[in-house]
Amino acid sequence: MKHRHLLLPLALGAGLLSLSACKKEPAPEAAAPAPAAVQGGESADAFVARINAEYKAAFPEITSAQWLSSTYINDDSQRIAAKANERALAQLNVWIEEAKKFEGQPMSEDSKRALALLKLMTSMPAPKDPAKLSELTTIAARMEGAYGAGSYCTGEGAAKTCRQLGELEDVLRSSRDYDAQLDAWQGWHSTAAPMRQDYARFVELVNEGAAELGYADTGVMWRSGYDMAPDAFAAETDRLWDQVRPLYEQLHCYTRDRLQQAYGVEKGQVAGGLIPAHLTGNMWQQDWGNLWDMLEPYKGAGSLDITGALEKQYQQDLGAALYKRGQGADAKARFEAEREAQLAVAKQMTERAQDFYVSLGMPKLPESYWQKTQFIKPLDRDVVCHASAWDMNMEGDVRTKMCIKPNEEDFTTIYHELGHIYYDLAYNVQPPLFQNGANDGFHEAIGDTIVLAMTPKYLASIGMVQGQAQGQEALINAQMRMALAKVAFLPFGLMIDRWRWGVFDGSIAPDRYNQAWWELKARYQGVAPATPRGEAFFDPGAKYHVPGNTPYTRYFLSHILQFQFYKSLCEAAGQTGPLYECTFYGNAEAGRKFQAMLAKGASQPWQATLKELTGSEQIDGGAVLEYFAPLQEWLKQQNEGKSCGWQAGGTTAATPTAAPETQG
Ligand code: X8Z
Ligand code: ZN
Repeated sequence: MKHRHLLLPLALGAGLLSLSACKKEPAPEAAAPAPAAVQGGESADAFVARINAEYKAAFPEITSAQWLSSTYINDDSQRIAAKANERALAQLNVWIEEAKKFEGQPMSEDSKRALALLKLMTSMPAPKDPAKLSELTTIAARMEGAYGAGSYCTGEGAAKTCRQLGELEDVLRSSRDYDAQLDAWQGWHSTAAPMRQDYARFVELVNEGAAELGYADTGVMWRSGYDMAPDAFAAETDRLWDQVRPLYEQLHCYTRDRLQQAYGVEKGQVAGGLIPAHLTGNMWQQDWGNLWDMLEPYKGAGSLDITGALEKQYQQDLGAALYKRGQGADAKARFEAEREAQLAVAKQMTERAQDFYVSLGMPKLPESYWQKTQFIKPLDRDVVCHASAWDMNMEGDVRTKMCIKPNEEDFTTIYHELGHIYYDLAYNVQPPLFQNGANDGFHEAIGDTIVLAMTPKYLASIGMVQGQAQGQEALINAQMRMALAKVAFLPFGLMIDRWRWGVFDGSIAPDRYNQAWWELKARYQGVAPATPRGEAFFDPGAKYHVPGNTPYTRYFLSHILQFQFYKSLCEAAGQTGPLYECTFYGNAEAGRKFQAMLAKGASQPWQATLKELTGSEQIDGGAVLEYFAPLQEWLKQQNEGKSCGWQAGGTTAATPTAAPETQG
């Protein structure tokens, strides 16, 4: 989503910065305006109003610099983005310093919250020392640029070929050749090795910035953005993971078994029962949906071939584009027709996603969205393809940046990105400092809540899949499809920041970066590289959010929260059947509830916002388990008599009980 954060401290709009913190104090007796405590002529409330205005005024220039550096990667755009970011972070430090004068002074509750949020506005706390600040933003721009431009080359001279992330992901998505996948996986990871020095220095610099703000380290600062004590927040994530871990372990067991059937007992696992990292159909093992061919429970029971439908749409678009060019189109005309069709199908996919939001009563995207969005990968320059959503000016210039391909994963990612955009548009009514998610997990969960409502019935109603078979087998197939995206993700969503929290607090020193990374991958996800990955590599850098410095626990939270949101919206829509059957497509009441939550932004603690939507103040994995109950039952039966669980590096078993054991 908003990634602008990159550098942007402030930027980003929404969510970006997203560390929303601060607890709202108990409401004062009366909502009478607080007496103005005047500091040098300015009251606290006037101060907050001023920084809101200055923030908003400075915002478009920062987002423009960031947009250019992400959609036009070169030294110049990086320099400009780094400079813009440098100014923004320096300004932020000035505001935070000024805000200290108002501590303990009377001010409105909103101003108190705004000042607390101000301190947490960036995920890249910057040292005040101008040289260090400049060094920090330069490194940040360089790392993100390096990620976007990453390329894996083989061969020499005329035989030299280079592939970027998108092409390497295509291999993992589609090839079932063990060695081809290993090559693609290793190739991409080799591009990250040179980032290691930059990252280690980056950590030192942001830690200095965090210390100047009064935090023990950057990880503590990140964990302070949840309207609760940072330690309590960390404990919450443990609690949530414990709730859903048994479901993940069943899915892991089933998947490993199928991989061993496909690749052989030896190659289908890494010693200790771990899943080989290059065989999950995904570069980071975070979404296993591409393994559908191997993992589909009942062949053909309810066909959910979304990728097939999108490819068909592309072929149609291509046919139309070729037809326009007439008989005897040469190679160049054919190439242009292909580009035209790629753009056409990408826009059709986006219109499809927009239609869901509009069906809930939300507005159509503004015309400028369609003009300024990056839908497909440009041919003439490097860009950051990692999907993101941008609020450029807090007043309607919204855009997404993707390199859309006609496949299921990208289709659902568009729904995800539009969730950010509709959040941005909804909270544009708030003062700038409240233009953010209730917490960053909320921002990530909006579009995904819609994805949960993309039931087979919905997909059939929009002509994406054929009329749906009913019955137990179709249900299990539909649940498996969702689980490969949502359940497989859970431990991944947790481990990235387990690693960064350790890096920031110093318990993971640079000479153990890679070792600690793979220990955590093994412990939480039960995956391992097929070949040794020593400290010459920097595998964390191969995942966008590390060089992009986007906190990741938000996605773990989102993958729990979205089921709670979904359940509440289903109830609002009057659905009484099992949770997994519900869609609220076209339901105005669900839309009204959703929109009301979005419009609150970060204006109150997230617990209050959650309560308004769901009736509860707690994030809770119960809805995940309720949703997947049929699949979990089915998986247990499938895994009966098998030895499930894994050993993570000898001593650190995935769970106390996860040493290979027999379940069932
Ligand atoms: O980064 C994203 C979005 C943008 S906020 C495309 N996601 C995470 C990822 O790709 O790693 C969405 C799910 C997890
Ligand atoms: Zn997102």
